[in-house]
Amino acid sequence: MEKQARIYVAGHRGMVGSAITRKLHAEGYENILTRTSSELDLRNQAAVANFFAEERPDYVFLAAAKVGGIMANNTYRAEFLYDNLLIESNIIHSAYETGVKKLLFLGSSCIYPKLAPQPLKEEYLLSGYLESTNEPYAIAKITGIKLCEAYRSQYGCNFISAMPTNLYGPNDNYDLQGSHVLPALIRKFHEAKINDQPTVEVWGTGSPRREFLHADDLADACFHLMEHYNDELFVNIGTGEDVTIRELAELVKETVGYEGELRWNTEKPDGTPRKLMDVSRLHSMGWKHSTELRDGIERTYQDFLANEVLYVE
Ligand code: GFB
Repeated sequence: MEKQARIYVAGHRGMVGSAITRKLHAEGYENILTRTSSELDLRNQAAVANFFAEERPDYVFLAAAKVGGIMANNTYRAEFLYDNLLIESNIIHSAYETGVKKLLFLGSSCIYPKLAPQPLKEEYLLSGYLESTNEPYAIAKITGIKLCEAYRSQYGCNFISAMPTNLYGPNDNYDLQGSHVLPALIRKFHEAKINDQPTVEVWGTGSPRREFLHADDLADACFHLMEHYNDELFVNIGTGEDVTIRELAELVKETVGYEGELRWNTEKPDGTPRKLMDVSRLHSMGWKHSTELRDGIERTYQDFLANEVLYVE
């Protein structure tokens, strides 16, 4: 990307979009276009078309999405499908119409079948049934991949897709009903420590395995792909290492310095038993993550402490 290029980061206030924006600033890009959701409703086709026609971005990072943890996905099933379909369709189509040079679409590891072999290779897409709690979100994200492939095949657009594993970092969602597991555990252990609570409730059985990538590493990988990758096949982004939810909970507990007990609530869903990314394609392109989980959790806890007022209303 040329240093003067006009780069639109869709979703710049979210955890992923804000990490991408920080990365672009650090690389010396100044022409970064952003809009808050109140300035531009990405579900509104005409508004998105007008924005692209007026602003004429050269490059697009499509990091805007309705996202959330296992309960949010399962509760707001209609919104996860409808909002995400509209956001990605509107942006991808407008990018085509206004001649965007390159677009990166971000999906999620939940696009893979629930019982796919591990680690998850890119070619396992659509080889089996999806996990039910996040099927609407997964269907929307699969559609995004297919839109990029179709606009490439029919119109020759250089639209690429990347599938990140579970993410964490600054500007995450700390709402205990809607969030993902890592921010939820940071908040729960922190509040239990401050309030001297003897136990902390953790959801499920603790046996599912998850892989976690720091958002700054994801932003770095997205930048790498934008600079070097131009093919149709989407690319997994992860660390290639996973832990059980029980191990994660112990790690967060230790980082926060909480000394009470864990109480497992098996009424809550476990979700997919395991979703470990095969990252050999990404590694073969010369990219590897740099933040290990223990350090990343420590950094994220410090960020939580510094921004608690913002994160917890
Ligand atoms: O992060 P999480 O909500 O999403 O949950 P998924 C991961 C695991 O942590 C599940 C357990 O087995 C949860 O039951 N868990 C334990 C908790 N305690 C908690 C807690 O306090 N809060 C939460 N949220 N979980 C999402 C998908 O799946 O991952 C999305 O629903 C997306 O579509 C995203 O793909 C990356 O990893 O299960």
